[in-house]
Amino acid sequence: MRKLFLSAMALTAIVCGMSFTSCSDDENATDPNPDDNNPSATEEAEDLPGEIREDLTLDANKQYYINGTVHVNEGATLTIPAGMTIRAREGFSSYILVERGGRIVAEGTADAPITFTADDETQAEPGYWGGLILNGKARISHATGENGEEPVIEGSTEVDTNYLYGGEDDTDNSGVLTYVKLLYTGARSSADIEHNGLTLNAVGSGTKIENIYVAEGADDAIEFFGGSVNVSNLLAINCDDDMFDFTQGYTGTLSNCYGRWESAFTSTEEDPRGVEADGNLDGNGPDHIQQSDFTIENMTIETLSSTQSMQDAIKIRRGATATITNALVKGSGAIENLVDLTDSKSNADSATSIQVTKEATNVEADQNSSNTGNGTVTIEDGHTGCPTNIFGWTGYTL
Ligand SMILES: [Ca+2]
Ligand SMILES: [Ca+2]
Ligand SMILES: [Ca+2]
Ligand SMILES: [Ca+2]
Repeated sequence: MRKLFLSAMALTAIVCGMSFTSCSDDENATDPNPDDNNPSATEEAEDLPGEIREDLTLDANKQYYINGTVHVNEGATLTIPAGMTIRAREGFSSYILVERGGRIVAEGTADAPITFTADDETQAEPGYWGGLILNGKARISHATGENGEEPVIEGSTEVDTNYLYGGEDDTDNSGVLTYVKLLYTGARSSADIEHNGLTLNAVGSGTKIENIYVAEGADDAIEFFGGSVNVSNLLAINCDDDMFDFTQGYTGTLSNCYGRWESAFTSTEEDPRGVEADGNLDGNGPDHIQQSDFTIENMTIETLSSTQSMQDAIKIRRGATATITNALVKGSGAIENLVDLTDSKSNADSATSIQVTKEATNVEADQNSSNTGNGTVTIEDGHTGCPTNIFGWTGYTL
């Protein structure tokens, strides 16, 4: 694409050399983003405000940029029209954080999805910009409180600990996301402070999240930190760490989820997985209440990578209880463990139940441990995983 760009420059120089008066530097200066391959770059360009304090509905005739952090404040709703593409400048601080009590309404349609992507997709790689974070008021795992003190029922946002999430309202409503694409997300500050594609912090079940596509992102495609929101119809392609990551007391249902690593996929992470689920944050609260207890229905995990080994297709640990039905693990890529319910900090809860079909052809071990006290794993034929006909709107061919 750089070549194409230079060719266009050369052509401009030639045309301008012929003394067309319209070829002035001034005219170039009016182009808001001259190196952008956005076909609608002639639209009026505008940065999203850093603090959205009142309801804001974006103008479908404008091109918006995420240029630094965008906070949707408590009491405010950010509404994004169907069909809009929002472009993010490069960097860790380029992201949208919907604060507790704030809302985002991004209601795309199959024909007019909403896209969040890099400002220059020709230069973009995983981790180009932050991603989308929703902070809600639902419950998270926490200590019961010592010496008669009130327990701390809130958590701190990983990428900015000034912003808290969590509460006692499991039906909290952070808005609507449907037919939404998140591309090139996952910028990193350190190995422990990373954006994901979609980060759901204590998001409540009043929030509607379905038809989501996360591709070429760093860290996880989706990560749940507690909360009770249900998510359905999720496609995750080539995300650097885990496809579906759960921690800190998540209690909802993820249904119809498909994760794939393509043949050239490689990871920079130590432990890339299909599912990675902890009961409490980082395994440091084995005695906490409200540990993760969640459901996954109709899930496919597929690796076609010729170089990257997947540590576990399904890892449940650190006090988490998972109920997983109709799961399918497939593909030619290497997988160390199909299912692993063990961990040095603590194992999965014994109520964990997993029903999975193994079609993957390069699995080292079906289970990491012969210990059957951590849950019930049934590896059997017949599970079909995620339907593949629900992602046509993404443009990605499964
Ligand atoms: Ca993460
Ligand atoms: Ca992870
Ligand atoms: Ca994790
Ligand atoms: Ca991981």
